[in-house]
Amino acid sequence: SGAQSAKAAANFVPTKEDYIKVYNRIAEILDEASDKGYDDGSYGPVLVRLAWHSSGTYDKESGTGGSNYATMRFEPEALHGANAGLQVARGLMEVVKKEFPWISYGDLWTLAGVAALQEMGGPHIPWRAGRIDGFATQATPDGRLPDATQGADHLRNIFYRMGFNDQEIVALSGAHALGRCHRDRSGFDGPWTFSPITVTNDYFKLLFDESWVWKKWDGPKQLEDKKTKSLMMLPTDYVLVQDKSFKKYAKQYAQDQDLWFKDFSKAVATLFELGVPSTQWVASEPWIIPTTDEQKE
Ligand code: ZEM
Repeated sequence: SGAQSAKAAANFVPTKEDYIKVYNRIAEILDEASDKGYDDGSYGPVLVRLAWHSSGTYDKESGTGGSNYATMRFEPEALHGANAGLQVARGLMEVVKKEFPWISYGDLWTLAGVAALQEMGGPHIPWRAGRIDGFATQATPDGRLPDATQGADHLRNIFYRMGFNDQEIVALSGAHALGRCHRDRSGFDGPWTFSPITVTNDYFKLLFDESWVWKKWDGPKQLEDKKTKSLMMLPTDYVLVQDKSFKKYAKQYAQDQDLWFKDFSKAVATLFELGVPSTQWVASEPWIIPTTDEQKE
């Protein structure tokens, strides 16, 4: 009965192997996008964005926000402008939650971000379980996530509030190698790279190697590459080659994908743990979860 399975779920103590089962289920779902004709053939990018938006609300001064309580399940946080479109990702994860009811939403969403990044060819992202489901009263106020129309000061205000430094801001921004902007979500349009479902340092290379010009259109201010006019950069992306301190790191990452992988992995692992009290972790150190390919070896 339902009561029995709820009891079974409550008494069940999952191990790392159980979380790997969830990881593998998410990995299967990533590819279902191609049958559905969704975007570029993977749900990976939108799942990375869900994990990031559920974590990036953290405020180090008050200790509020972050991935712990998965408060994006609740209104008004679900309806914050920055979260437009993420109902797609939450809906996909609802299917997984039904199959693995013992996992918390915060663990599920961040594990989905890890699975997406690793399965799309990115570095391993150390991850561990321990987030708990919270309540609507723990939802964060609007305005904690970055606004793409703004400049370097804004980026610093937002990311310093989470506890990150300039190098980490640049490393994290490289996630825009993935996915695209959607007119009906953010108002912006188009992908950043030619390979939006593979993790590469192309975002940094393109920032330096292409000529970026303001797009002439009726949408929000964004840049397009002069040559093909098929790629885009947000004002906040372009800041990474305009601001002297940001530019130094962006150049390094454009020249050295291994360096970016290493720094990106570390920064993303930190991002996904924001707001979780250390007493909640089920393991003293994060785990390295093997990719589905590595599990076959
Ligand atoms: Zn994003 N991001 N982001 N980002 N982001 C979008 C899409 C994606 C900013 C931003 O305003 C936008 C980080 C940082 C920042 C991803 C991951 C990460 C979109 C387009 C916008 C407007 C949304 C749409 O229309 O669908 C800004 C201003 C940022 C400040 C630096 C960080 C950090 C990320 C992860 C670590 C990803 C993967 C996408 C693509 C989503 C998709 O559906 O394809």
